[in-house]
Amino acid sequence: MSAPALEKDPMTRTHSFSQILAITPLLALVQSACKSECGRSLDEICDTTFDASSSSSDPTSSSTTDTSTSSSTTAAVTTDPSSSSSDSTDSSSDSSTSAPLPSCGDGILDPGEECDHAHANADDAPCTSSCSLNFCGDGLLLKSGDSPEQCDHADANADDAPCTSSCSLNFCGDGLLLKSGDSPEECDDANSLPHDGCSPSCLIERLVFVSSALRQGNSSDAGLKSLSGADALCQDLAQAAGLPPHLYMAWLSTKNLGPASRFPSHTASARGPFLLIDHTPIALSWQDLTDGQLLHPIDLDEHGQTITKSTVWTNTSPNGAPADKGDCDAWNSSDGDPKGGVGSSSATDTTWTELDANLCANSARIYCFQVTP
Ligand SMILES: [Ca+2]
Ligand SMILES: [Ca+2]
Ligand SMILES: [Ca+2]
Ligand SMILES: [Ca+2]
Repeated sequence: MSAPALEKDPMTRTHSFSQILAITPLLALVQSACKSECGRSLDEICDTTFDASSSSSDPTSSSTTDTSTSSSTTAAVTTDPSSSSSDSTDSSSDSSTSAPLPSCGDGILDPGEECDHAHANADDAPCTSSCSLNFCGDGLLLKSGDSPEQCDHADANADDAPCTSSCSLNFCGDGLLLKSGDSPEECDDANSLPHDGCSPSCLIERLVFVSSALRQGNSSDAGLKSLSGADALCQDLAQAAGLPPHLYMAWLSTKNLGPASRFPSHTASARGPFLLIDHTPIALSWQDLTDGQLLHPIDLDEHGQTITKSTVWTNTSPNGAPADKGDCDAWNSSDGDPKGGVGSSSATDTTWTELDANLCANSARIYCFQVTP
């Protein structure tokens, strides 16, 4: 009778030797001998042996333990860099605490800064919020400091603009002619005096007089000869009387051409006053002049002599256009039949310029106007 072969399956190792002995009498003797020799049954010896064998030879459990140990070791190492990284953070925060980065607003003049007034930095202060010096022309209105600005329009600053090149508001009387904005100046003579050609509100004062000389409205030697002849007479009289050296023209119309279109446009749209030689205003503006009512008759000649109830060649309506009263063949008639329109040097209503018509062979005066600033 032969012993059954032991299965190699590790699971069978859990079977007791008693079970084996039950079918193997020979091994019972070994069991007995072993018990007597070493005090342990063969089962106990085998269990111990198998346990040791199992613990040393089971690759699965061993490997699992090793791996988990190794893995936990790795995890520990992996954790190190993060702790090292947090160390590095600590060290960087340490360095920022000890040496702050330069910045605009820290009150310290750093490279690239023109100034740094800490909390006083502001775009309306001497040191701007970007640590540059507030200067005239940067478009930032400086409100404080030794030289505050009245304005700052950046590139639009100019001596003929509302904000001058020195960041002061252009005002009437500063001698700087304001050409733009809501109220441009016609003149600026750096004073606030009237009757010097530039009014206290910086409007041009234009002189007006009635001619001391009488002329026929025709081509005779004592005639006007033409519109340009009348203009030349005004110029000669003004110059001879020593009036300011401007251009003077006659308030006189042909059939198609009157002062409103003959005069320079700045005069034909004047915002300033028209004054007699003694500075008495006859109108405060072109609009006032042409509304059919004067403030005062044009009754002073170029010398300041009063000329009352005298007829004046005009052929001009109150609005400055031709009046259709006759123009003596363009004030160059060669005979006495045509007529020419006249006004009265004593009138303030529309008859100052549009009263009647006279024969061209008659003599009359002309109104003369300063037409240049
Ligand atoms: Ca700074
Ligand atoms: Ca400024
Ligand atoms: Ca001015
Ligand atoms: Ca003045």
